[in-house]
Amino acid sequence: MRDANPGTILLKDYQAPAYLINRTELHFDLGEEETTVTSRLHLLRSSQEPAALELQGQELELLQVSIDNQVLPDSAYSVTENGLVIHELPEQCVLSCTTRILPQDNTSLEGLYKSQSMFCTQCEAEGFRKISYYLDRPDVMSVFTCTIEADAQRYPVLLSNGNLLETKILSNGRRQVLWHDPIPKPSYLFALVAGDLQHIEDRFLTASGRDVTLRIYVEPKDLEKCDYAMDSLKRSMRWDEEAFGREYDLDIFNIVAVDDFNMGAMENKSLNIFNTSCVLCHPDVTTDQGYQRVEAIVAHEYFHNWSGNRVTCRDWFQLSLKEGFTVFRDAEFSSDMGSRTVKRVEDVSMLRTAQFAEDAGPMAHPVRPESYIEINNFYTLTVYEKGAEVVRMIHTLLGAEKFRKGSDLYFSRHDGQAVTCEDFVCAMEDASGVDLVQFRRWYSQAGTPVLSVRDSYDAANQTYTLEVSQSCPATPGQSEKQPFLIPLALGLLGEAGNLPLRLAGEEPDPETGDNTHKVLMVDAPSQTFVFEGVAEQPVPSLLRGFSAPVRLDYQYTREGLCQLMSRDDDGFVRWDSAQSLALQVIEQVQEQLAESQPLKVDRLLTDACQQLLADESLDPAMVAEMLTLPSENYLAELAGEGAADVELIHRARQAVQKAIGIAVKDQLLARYHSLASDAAYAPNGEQIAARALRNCCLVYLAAGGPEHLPLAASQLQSASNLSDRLAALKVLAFYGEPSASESPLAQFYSDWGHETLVVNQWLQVQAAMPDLGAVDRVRSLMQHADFDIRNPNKVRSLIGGFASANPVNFHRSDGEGYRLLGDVIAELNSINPQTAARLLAPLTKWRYYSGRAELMRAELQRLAELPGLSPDVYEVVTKSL
Ligand code: B3K
Ligand code: ZN
Repeated sequence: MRDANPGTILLKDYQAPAYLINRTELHFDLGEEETTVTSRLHLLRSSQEPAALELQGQELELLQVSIDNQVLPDSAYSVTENGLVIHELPEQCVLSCTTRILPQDNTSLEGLYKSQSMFCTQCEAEGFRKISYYLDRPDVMSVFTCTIEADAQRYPVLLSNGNLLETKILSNGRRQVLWHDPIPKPSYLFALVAGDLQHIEDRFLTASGRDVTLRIYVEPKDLEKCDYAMDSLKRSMRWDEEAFGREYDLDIFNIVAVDDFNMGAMENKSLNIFNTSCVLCHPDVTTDQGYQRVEAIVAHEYFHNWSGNRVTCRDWFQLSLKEGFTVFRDAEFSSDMGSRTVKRVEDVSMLRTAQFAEDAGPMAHPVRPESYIEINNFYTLTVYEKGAEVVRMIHTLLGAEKFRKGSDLYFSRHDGQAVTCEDFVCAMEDASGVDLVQFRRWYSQAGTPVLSVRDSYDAANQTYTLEVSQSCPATPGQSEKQPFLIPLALGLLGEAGNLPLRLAGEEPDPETGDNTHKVLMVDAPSQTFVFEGVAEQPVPSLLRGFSAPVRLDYQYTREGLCQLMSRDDDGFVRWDSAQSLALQVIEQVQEQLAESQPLKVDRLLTDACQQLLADESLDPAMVAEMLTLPSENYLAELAGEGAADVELIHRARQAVQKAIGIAVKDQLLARYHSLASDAAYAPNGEQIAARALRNCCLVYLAAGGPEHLPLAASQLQSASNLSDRLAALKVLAFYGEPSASESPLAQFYSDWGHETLVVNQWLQVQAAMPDLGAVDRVRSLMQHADFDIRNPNKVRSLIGGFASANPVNFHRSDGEGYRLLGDVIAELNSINPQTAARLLAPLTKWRYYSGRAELMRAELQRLAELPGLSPDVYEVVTKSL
């Protein structure tokens, strides 16, 4: 671990590397007690001045350094806490270092470590320096060869990037293999795996005729759970050829599943390493959302082969160059594989709940940050999800055809290079001729813009006027913002449907095509748009498809929302209107509760739910999305600083849910029964949609009254898949009496305790149960034989699940929820700093919570004062206080 008070790295200090490493030869001698790594780096000076060479290294024991096979005397170099400085170096030479490392003790899960009995690596962002001294920065790209030597029996499978060139049996019961990756790459894409693994194999013929061998390696017990990921991989490979013209470039593509992993997966060149939770699928261990997640993550990591690997980042400030673009690409893929509108709704819902909160909090940063202490803290929703929204806006501004030209140009112009977000935007401009000068502010300005819209209708002149203004709140280090270029997609809804649109001064559209949809360019603090020939007072359908990541401020009437919800052409707006209507109703119930008035839930909402349920022509997945009330976290986010009352939000949301459950009971029951199916489980769109709506009905029924709980109990017994089983378990756990939930939970564990991934879900359900015993339950589950603080999946399920999905207990008025989280972070700080820092997110939002802010702050303060704080935790805690 590094010192407290670690330094800040600034974008403006970027300097090109003084040396290049043309070739990197690595030799690993893997052992149970220790591992030695010998590197041979073929260096070439790239700057004019002869410079000392500073290589990064952490937690390494240096055994020997040599230059061109001459061992260096101690005086020729210095070992520092963060690296190795070679005082003098010829212009060109081979530098060799031998280091000793202890992967078996590496609990940070960065660098080379052990997951169960297997060796594996995670090098992004700066993990390679825990393996060997190196220029561990993404703009140093090198051709790697990797020799691995290990016990032949324990580690029959030895993998690295690229192609296997040689296998040797050594005399001492050990085996040695040699891998060569012909494509230059930065160190963060290096990977190594050694284990007793089995694999499934398939092949893919690329458009130009390359026959690629595809393998997924897992522990033998999981071999049956790989097929879905393999199919997803093949679908991704085909899609990237068709949608982006990108072909795979090697003869082999491997995926390995590991249990202990800090995030979802990693796109190492030709050797993707996956968290088991993001690759294994089986109807008994994977929910429908789980299947969709596996497909999306397999695609995401595969797509990185071009957006990230062939064209990589110059420095880590450019992270969104690969992540934002790749999230955009995987979202397009998922939209093409399933329902585009449902995918959009899911993504926007997450963005508005979590990314908007990040943008409004102490860790707010631009899509391209300008400074960081620990880069691992910047793998954020802003860099990933808002970054993808920025790419999506470029797609909207250019249109599909020019966008494709832009991405083609970007890939061909920069193939083999380490580049910047600016290079991406330039390629888009050059290929399209569209000016993106003002648009660039989306990369440099943090915060979520607010788009305020006011309208007026002039019946005599048949004109409809929109006054649009934008503003953006101050964020840390950025008090003033310049106006953004915001594409505002819209339509106007009249009595008989969407109206034709013509802006004043614009020629009538000669095309007979779609003239009911338009994208306005909002680029000034305030602007006026006048539509002509508007025959009736319309309801505006604003921000269609969520055309920009902004908060929309327009005073819709409930009647207007109902009209949009049932009749607008845009699926996203229909969903968003349902959310807005529910929001208005929940807010009204909050007021009633606060003033101890009798509760009245507006019939407009219950009637709208009834219509949604009755209309069998609608996509059941969309109906489920539209019926789902805004989450408690989203409601807290909307309440704004100092105004979120968790108890009140919880009670109001529950009350509205219950009112719906009672008011539309008959329709809920009818759909619940009619959507039942005894078809064999398949994770296809139709079945997933039906299960989503059926389980949504079950939640409302249970919220309506305990007489429906037996439905959940019998569903739990008879379900043929985890989606239905878990949905029923949650209903029993959340809506049953606390004492009555014990036995289904115990039964579930006795049925599924042998499946790690199911146990994680079981922990998550118990972490989120809103009853008052939650803190004690979570503390006692931490003592459960299946809980392991060194396994990030377990920590995320139990502790992350508690802090993010159980607001009433996390925000307990005695501060015990905060204390629980703080205790775990304090312990995890030295075990796994990256995961510890991630867990902090809910505490950083302390300014929002009325009556709790001081307690939350005090917990952060307690953490700030702990000795030996990792840079990861230090950065988040100090920036939040
Ligand atoms: N690129 C990796 C994330 C690495 C995170 C390092 N802290 C996975 C992904 O986004 O595809
Ligand atoms: Zn990624």
